[in-house]
Amino acid sequence: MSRIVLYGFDGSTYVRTVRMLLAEKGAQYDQVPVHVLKGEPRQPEHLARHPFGKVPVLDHDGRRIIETSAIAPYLDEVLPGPSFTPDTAADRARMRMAMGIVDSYGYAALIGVAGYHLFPDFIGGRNEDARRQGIATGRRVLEGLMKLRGRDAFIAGARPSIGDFYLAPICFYVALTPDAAEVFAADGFAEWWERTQALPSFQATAPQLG
Ligand SMILES: N[C@@H](CCC(=O)N[C@@H](CS)C(=O)NCC(=O)O)C(=O)O
Repeated sequence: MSRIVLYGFDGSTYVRTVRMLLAEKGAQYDQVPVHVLKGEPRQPEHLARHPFGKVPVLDHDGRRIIETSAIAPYLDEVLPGPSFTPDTAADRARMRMAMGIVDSYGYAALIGVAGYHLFPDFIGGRNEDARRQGIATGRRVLEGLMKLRGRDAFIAGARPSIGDFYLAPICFYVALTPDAAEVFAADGFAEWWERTQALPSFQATAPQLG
């Protein structure tokens, strides 16, 4: 198995998505901790890896892959161990909807709420209107994702998938804020959250705070 190098620090939610997958696979990898809150992704050294200055970036087998929506499915396919992509087309669609919803609507809203309380400099300062908007949109995102989940244990079926690994690291930060109860009031969320926090891959990838 060729060497895996993951660029990005543990505090990044998207990096944690990939780390959860790597943990589930039991894969060995090296990590270069490009630190978002220190502005390191915007330095020339990292811009050479990712032209839009984001983490994670993956190097594997002589190829470089950027964007979590490419990295996570790639690793899921090439690494041995259980698959975190559902077996049926319908469930794969649920997983991909979850990834798309988090990317397009969830990340900005939920990190906006978390950032207001925990890392205001990263989100460009505290803006009360943006916080309220983030709470409303974030709640709508969770409602949509829990509707997708239906009566299943995880978002795309009975087993965890990459869709769950997208959402959980973001919820980790929201949970640390006084807005958590309001954002998390979506039907079915509490049950999913309890189950997801219990995953060994979630526990093994908790960022060091402070
Ligand atoms: N579309 C990217 C988004 C990744 C992303 O937003 N990463 C954040 C950290 S969680 C980042 O690198 N932020 C740096 C910045 O915006 O300066 C992906 O899916 O990988």
